[in-house]
Amino acid sequence: EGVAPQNYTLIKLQVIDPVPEVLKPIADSGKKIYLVPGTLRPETMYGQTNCWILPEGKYGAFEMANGDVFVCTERSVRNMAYQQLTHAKGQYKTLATFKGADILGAALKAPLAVNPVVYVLPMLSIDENKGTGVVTSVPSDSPDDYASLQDLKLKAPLRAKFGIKDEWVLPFEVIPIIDIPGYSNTSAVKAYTDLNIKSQNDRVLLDQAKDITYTKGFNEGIMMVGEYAGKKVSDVKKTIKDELIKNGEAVEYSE
Ligand code: A2H
Repeated sequence: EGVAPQNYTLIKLQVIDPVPEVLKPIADSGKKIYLVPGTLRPETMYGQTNCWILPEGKYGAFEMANGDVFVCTERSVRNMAYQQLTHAKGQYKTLATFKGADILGAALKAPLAVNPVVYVLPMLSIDENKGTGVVTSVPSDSPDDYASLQDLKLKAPLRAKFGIKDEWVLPFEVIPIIDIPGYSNTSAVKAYTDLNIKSQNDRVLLDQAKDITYTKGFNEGIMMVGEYAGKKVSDVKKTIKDELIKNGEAVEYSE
């Protein structure tokens, strides 16, 4: 972890039926449960195709000050407790603890997403000590997301290993949401292809692809969908984030 704080937007992806076994008692008590991925690119949420967790990772369901239940790592809720997100400073209420594998295949309703339902899938490169340990997947604009989704789509044994049903993965296509003129309208796919990336484990190449697409996306990207279609990413990024927060669909978090 560096010295400068990292400011994330936590997007609230609501758990909908059928609720995973480990979360049923909480859902039955009438509480709303959300997976809360941390993102640096809230303007890409239109293109969500799934949500990533680390199968071996330890997660919990924690009650927030307003009664919402957040699914994330304990490390991140401890930080949230010092950011006015829990009922009392430094304190948080744990409603359940479980492994990532226990919520694979959960169905989610994701803010702004073109897809009405997305599913929880495994990503092996998730860092449990960064953000919330949950990552939302936008394969059009994130090379890591595209690589991990391709791995699941192309490798049936990988799906089988984690008990992933075909219908949680195969119908989900990359959605063009941001055009980078002269480059691509699905920049992560272009960088992945140009650099000849083969899997989610190609760390060095994926970091190169991430740098290229992140910089270009912000500086040259034009929104293709949603309320701000035709506008520059750099002009609307903050507006989109602020609206998500105002609508109760996201919160700010830093570490
Ligand atoms: B970003 P930084 Cl479209 N482990 O969100 C691994 N990756 C994580 C993570 C964790 N614990 N927590 C967050 N992330 C990802 C969207 C996105 C992101 C796009 C393009 C680029 C991009 C959709 N995924 O990030 O290490 C999240 O993915 C490229 C930098 O704190 C988050 O933003 O700099 C980003 O990494 C945070 O990265």
